[in-house]
Amino acid sequence: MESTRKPTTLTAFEKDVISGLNDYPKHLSSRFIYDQNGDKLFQEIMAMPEYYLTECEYNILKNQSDLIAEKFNLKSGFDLIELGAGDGKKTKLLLSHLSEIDANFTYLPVDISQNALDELGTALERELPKVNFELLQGSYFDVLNQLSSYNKRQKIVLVLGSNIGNLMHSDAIDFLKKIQKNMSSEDLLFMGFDQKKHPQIVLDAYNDSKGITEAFNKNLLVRINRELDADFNLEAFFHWETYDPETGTAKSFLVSKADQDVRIANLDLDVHFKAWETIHTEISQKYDDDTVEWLASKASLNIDKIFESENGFYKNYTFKK
Ligand code: AVI
Repeated sequence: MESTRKPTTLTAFEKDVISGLNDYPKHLSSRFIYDQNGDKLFQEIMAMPEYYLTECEYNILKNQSDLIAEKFNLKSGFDLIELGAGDGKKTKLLLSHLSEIDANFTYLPVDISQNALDELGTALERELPKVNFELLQGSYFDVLNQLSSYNKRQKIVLVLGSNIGNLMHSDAIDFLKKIQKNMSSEDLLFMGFDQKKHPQIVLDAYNDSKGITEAFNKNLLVRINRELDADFNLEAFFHWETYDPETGTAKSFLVSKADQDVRIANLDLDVHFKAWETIHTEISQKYDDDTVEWLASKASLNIDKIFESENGFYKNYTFKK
């Protein structure tokens, strides 16, 4: 049944729930997994041995910081702008190297969460007192637009964690285009892309035996229950992961174990699930150099350099306009 509430009063989350659960096949957007509990579960995922991405990128930043920094205007100065800074654990490796070689730079972490930024600021003051930084709260592109309009130093834009992999190719191209629009010819984009690899390794990373990824995925239902007064029975759904080695797309689903009805009171919405019906919740795209080059070219960017983890599982690329 369609909601009777006026569309103008709906939040982005409510709109996504209404459109996604009324669609066939059903879907919900993974960006709504990240409330306080979702953030905590993602931290746990990053610490799991199966979730190789974090360690691979950590090692690239730890072992190749000097090579990465070669392209930065170390003497005349640059701004290091990180989109989605989180706890900055990996970035601190690069910051520490830049601080050691006395690079002239300011670190500008951008995040939607003021809380996350404040924690990062406290850690930076304690651990890297020589690093100049300014915390920028807001949406990535608002902040980036503002920065490029008044700041004329070289900009290094950092996007870590293969976050781009949670976007379909068309959205990933739009994301790159918005960054490209704010870059000058001397600026650099430094971005992580998880690579295609043995399908079992990908499946294990997104379907751990302890059920942390399952809890992360189900956090969507937890949020709908709590924030929209719904009655999803969490036990009546299970997490399912697929990986298509041809396209490199890993997909997360929640699968209904039985024929069931769910009431979402705040939206005046009743949703029926047939047994084995799915809600598609996330894609985690895996790449190769050709695909990255194709995405970049669609956004008028060129690959400048590639930094690869020792096992080849993960790569960071620098791009120029
Ligand atoms: C944030 N993002 C890059 C993670 C990924 O690998 O797609 C989110 C995630 N989903 C399940 N595990 C981790």
